[in-house]
Amino acid sequence: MKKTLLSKMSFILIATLFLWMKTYIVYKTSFDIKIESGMQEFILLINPLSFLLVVFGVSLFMKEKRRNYYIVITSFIVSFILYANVVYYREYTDFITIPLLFTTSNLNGLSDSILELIKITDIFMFIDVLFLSFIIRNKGKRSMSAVFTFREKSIYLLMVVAVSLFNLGLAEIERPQLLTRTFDREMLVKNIGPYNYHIYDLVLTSKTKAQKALANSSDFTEIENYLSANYTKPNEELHGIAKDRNVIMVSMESLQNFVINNEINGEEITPYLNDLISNSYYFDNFYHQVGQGRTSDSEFLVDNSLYPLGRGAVFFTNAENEYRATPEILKEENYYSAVFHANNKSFWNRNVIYPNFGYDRFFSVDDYEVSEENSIGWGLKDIDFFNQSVEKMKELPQPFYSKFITLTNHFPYELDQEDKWVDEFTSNSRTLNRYFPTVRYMDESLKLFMEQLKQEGLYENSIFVFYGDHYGISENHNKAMGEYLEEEVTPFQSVQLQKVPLIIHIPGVTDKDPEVISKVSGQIDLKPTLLNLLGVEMKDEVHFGADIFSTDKKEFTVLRDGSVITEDYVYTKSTCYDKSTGEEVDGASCEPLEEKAKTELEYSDKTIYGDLLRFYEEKPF
Ligand code: GP9
Ligand code: MN
Repeated sequence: MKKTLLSKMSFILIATLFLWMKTYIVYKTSFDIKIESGMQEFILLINPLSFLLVVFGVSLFMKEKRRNYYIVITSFIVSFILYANVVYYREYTDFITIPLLFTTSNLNGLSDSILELIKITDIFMFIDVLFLSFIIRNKGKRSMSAVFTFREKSIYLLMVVAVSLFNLGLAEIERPQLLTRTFDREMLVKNIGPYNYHIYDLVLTSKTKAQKALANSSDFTEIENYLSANYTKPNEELHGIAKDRNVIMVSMESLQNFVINNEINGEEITPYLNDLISNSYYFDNFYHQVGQGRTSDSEFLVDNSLYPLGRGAVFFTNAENEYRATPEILKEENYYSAVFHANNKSFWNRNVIYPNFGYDRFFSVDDYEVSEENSIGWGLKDIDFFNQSVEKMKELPQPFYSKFITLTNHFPYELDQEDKWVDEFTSNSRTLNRYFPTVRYMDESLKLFMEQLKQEGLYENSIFVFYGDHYGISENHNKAMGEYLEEEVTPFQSVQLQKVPLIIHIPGVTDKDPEVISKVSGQIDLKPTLLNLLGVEMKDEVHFGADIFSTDKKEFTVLRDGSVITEDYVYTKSTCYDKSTGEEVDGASCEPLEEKAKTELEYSDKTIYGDLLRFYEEKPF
C-alpha cells in the first residue's frame, strides 16, 4: 500500500508538534519574555520550529527501526535542555550558556539550591516523551515501515530552509544585528528560540577559543590607547593614607544595599553595619557588575578592575590567562596574600585561578573544622567561619592582603531557629521572606569578627573593605520586593536595586572623619581606589575603573548586561530613564551612554578573550 508523505511522516510530525507547543507553553509560563507587538508574539510562536524540523528531520535518513528510537531519544534530550533552562531561570532569570555547563564541579555545592528549585509538577514537562515511547511500543510495527524517497527528502529539506529563513528574516526586521550584538540572551531566545540560541552559543564558544590564538601585541596597544585616553588621575590627598596596613576585604554574600539602614517589623536588619558606616567611608551608589559567574565575577572585578564576561564565569573560561591582580601588585610592596572561604577549593575554579592572581595561600573547607552543628545551607556558618579564620590570620606574615568570603546569606537563605534575630518578611516569596534573618545573621558575624580582631591586635593597623558581591533577590521576586519597598519595582528600580554596599573603614582615619560618598561607581572601581589609599602608583596598570575619591571620576557605571547608570540617567533594556523623575525619556539622551558602555565592555572582553595581558610584561606603558 502506497502511503502519502504526510502519513509516513506522522510520527516525526507528532514529535515536532509536541515539542513545539511545549516550548511555547514554557515561554508563556516559565520565562518572563516581554512582548511588545503582535509581530513579536508571532516570532515567538514560530521560532522553535526551524530547529525541531532539522533535528527530527535527520531521522529521514535513518533505517526505519532506528528512526523511531532516535525520535524518542531526541525528544527527551531536547525536553531536558528546555527543562534545565526552566530550572536555571527560576533563580537567575537567565538562560544557560555553554561555558556555564563546564562549571560542573560547582554542582555538588548546588544540590540544596537545586532541590529548592525543582517541583514535582515538573514531571509534566516530559509527558510527551512518555507518550511517544508508548506509541512506538504499541504501534511500532506499522509506523516503522515507511521509506522516504529522494524527492520526499528534498521536499522536507526545502521546507526546513524556508521556515528557517522566514524566522531569521522576521527576526532581522524586528531586531537588526541580532546575532552580532550579544548582550542580551533574552532577545536571542525571543527571536530565534532556545535551541538555536544554544547552537549560536556553541559557535561563540569556539570563536572565543580562536580569538586567543589570533590575538597579538598590537591588539594590546589598542587597549592601552583606549585606557590612557580615559585615564582618571587618582585623589592625591588620600594617596598612601593606608600605606603598609593589612588589608582585610570581606565579600558579603548576596548583600544588597536596600537593607542598609532599613528595618523589618521595626527591627534594624544590619545594626552592626549601620554603626560601622557612621565611622567609615560609605558608598551608597555603588553597583555590582557581575554576570553569570556571580561571587567569582565580583572577585574578578575587585582584584583586576576588568569586567567579567557576558557568558559563563571567567574564573573557568580564562583561568590560565596572564593577569595583574592586586595580590601580585602588592607582592612588589612586600605584602603576603591569602583568601579565606570555607567551601570546596575547586568551587568556581578558585584553586586554579588564585595562584595565577598571585595569592600565596587559600584557606578552603579543608582548613576548617566543619560539623553538622556548625553548618547550615552551603556550609560552615559565618560566625564559626570568622572565629576559626582569626586563628589562622594571626599566623600570617604582615602586611597582608586578605579576602574573606561569607556564605550563610546565600540562596535559599536557610538558618537555624536559634540564629534568627529578626522576623521573616511575609509575602508570597519564600526567598525574600527568609533573606532578612540571614542578612541579620551575617551582620552579627561581622560584628563578632571585628571584636575579635581588636582583641588580637589586628584592628588598628588594618584597612577594612566590606562589599556586597551581587544581588540576592532576583527579578523573579519583584512583586514581593515591591511589597517590602512599598513601591512597584519597574525596570528603572530594578537597575538601582543592583546597588551593593561598599564600606571602607580605616581605624584612626575614618572614625575621625566619616563620609557618605554618593558618586555613581561600581566594583570595577574598587582596585584603583584601594591601591591609591595604599600608596601604589596605578598609572601603568591596566584597569578599567577609576579611583572613586578622584574629583575627575566620571559618574558612569555599566552593568554586565549593558545597563548604564550616570548622575542623570538610567539606561536599561533599550529604554532611557530620567533619573530624577524615573520617567521614560527620548532614547537620544542615552545613546552616547549606550555606545560608551558597549565600547568599554568590548575592550575589556577583548583583553580577556585575547589574553592580552601576556603582552604587558614585554611592553609596559
Ligand atoms: C561559593 C560562594 C557562593 O563558594 O562563593 O557562590 P555564588 O553562588 O554566590 O556565586
Ligand atoms: Mn555570592
